[in-house]
Amino acid sequence: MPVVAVESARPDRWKIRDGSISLARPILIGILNCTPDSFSDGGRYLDPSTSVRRARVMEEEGADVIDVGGESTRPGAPAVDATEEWRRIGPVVEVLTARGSIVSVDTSKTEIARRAVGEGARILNDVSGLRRDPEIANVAAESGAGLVLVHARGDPRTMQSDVSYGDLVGEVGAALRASADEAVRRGCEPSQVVVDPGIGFGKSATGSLELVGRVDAFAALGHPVLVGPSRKSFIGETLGLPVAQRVEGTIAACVVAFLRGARLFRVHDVRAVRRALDLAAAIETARGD
Ligand code: HH2
Repeated sequence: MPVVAVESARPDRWKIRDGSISLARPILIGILNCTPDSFSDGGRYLDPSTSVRRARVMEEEGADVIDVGGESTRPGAPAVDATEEWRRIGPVVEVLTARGSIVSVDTSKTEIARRAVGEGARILNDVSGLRRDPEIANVAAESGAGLVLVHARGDPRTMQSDVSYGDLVGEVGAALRASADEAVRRGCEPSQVVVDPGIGFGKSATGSLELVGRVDAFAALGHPVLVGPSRKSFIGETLGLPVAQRVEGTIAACVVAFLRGARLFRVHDVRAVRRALDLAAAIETARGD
C-alpha cells in the first residue's frame, strides 16, 4: 500500500511537555539504558550515579534529550515487570529532571509512562507504537508529553522470527499512520507525535537499510521522523563488524536519514554523530535547502 501524505508541510517544531523543540537543526537523543542486558551497553549504567554522569557527558557532547530505558528490546530479551522497570529508571529520571535535562522515557507500559511524567519526564518513547498499551497516548495527551511511536512487528521475544514483508515501506508507513491516528483519537495534538520506522524491530538487515534509505516516505506522513540505527546489527551484518566498531556505520545511516528528512536521531555515540550531522546540515544550508 502506498504511503499517503496527509499533511504536506514539514513540521519545524515538536511539541513536548511544557514547551517545544525546534527541528531547525538535527536533534540528538542520547541513549541511557539502565538495564543489565541491552545489546551494546547492558550493565554499564545500572547504578543511578553512573547513569547521571553518563547523561551529563552525553549532554556536553551535544545531546538535546536523554532517553532513559529500563527494559531491553534487543531480540530475545526477557520481559521486565513494571516494579522492576521503575526500580531501574525512577531514581535516574528524578535526578535528571531535577537538574533540567529534557528526559524521554523508553517504555511500552502506561504505568511507567504515568510515573515518569509525574517525575517530570517530557517525552514518552513507545517502541510498540501503542500496540502493547495504547493508553500511553492518553498519558501523553493529559500531560502534553511528546510521543514517539515506533513501528515494530511482534514483541522483542518474537520479532526476528519473521522479517519478510510484501511491501516493507508501505506496510511500515501504513502502520505508523494508524498509530499516529490512534494517538490523536486519544487526545494528543498531531504536533506532539513523532514517528520512527523501527530499525531492527522485526526487520532484516536489508530491510533496515531500505528503511533508512526511504525515510522520505515516512516524513511524508507529516510528523517529524526519528531514527535509531545506533550500533545495530544491520550495520554489523553489512560491514562485518562487532558492536564496538559500528560508529562509522551509525554516522552514515544518520546522515543518509537526515538527507531524506529525518530530524531526530537516537544514538549512543553522541559526539561523533553531532559533528557529522552538524556538517551535513551546514552543507544543506549552503545549498539553500
Ligand atoms: N531502538 C532501541 C530501543 N529504543 N526507540 C526508538 N524510538 N527507536 C529505536 O530504534 C529504538 C528505541 C533498541 O536499541 P538499544 O536501546 O540500544 O538497545 P536495547 O533495546 O537492547 O536496550
